[in-house]
Amino acid sequence: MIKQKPQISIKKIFKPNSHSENYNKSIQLKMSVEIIDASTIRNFLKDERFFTKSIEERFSMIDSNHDGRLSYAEMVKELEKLKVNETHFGVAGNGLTKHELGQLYQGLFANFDHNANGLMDSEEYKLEVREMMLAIAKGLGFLPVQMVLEEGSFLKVAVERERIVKVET
Ligand SMILES: [Ca+2]
Ligand SMILES: [Ca+2]
Repeated sequence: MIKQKPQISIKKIFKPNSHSENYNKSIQLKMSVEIIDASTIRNFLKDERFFTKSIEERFSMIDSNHDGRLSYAEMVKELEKLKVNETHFGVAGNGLTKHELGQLYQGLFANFDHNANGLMDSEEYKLEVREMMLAIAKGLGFLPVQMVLEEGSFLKVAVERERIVKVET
């Protein structure tokens, strides 16, 4: 079931020296360095029950006023955590002004708010996360990479899931 990972040295995509500010921030946010590849992400998405459960847990965490929908304000924090500016679009976060980043987030939010009611329901959220994760997986290709992941982020959850699966098989 589990694909054998190639025993190759890790490609460094994260360089602490060139992102020292982000790096320090990362430490405070309970980050950890993990090795991840595309199959880690794809297997996570394929595990429908597990993926749905992760989505629901995260959704209720972001939904701070507990109305069952995510407003733009609630989503902005999440988008910041996903680091869409870095991983989804391949541009350095500090290359964007705050205004540009705001436009990026608004565009993303509008993109996934399929019925354009200004709110994101759990199905819309699920589609968004799936699409982003697939984009990240596509960007990773076949080589495992070292990434700094935030505790509780979907990428981290995907890594943890793989660990559990490995222990069980
Ligand atoms: Ca809400
Ligand atoms: Ca909506």
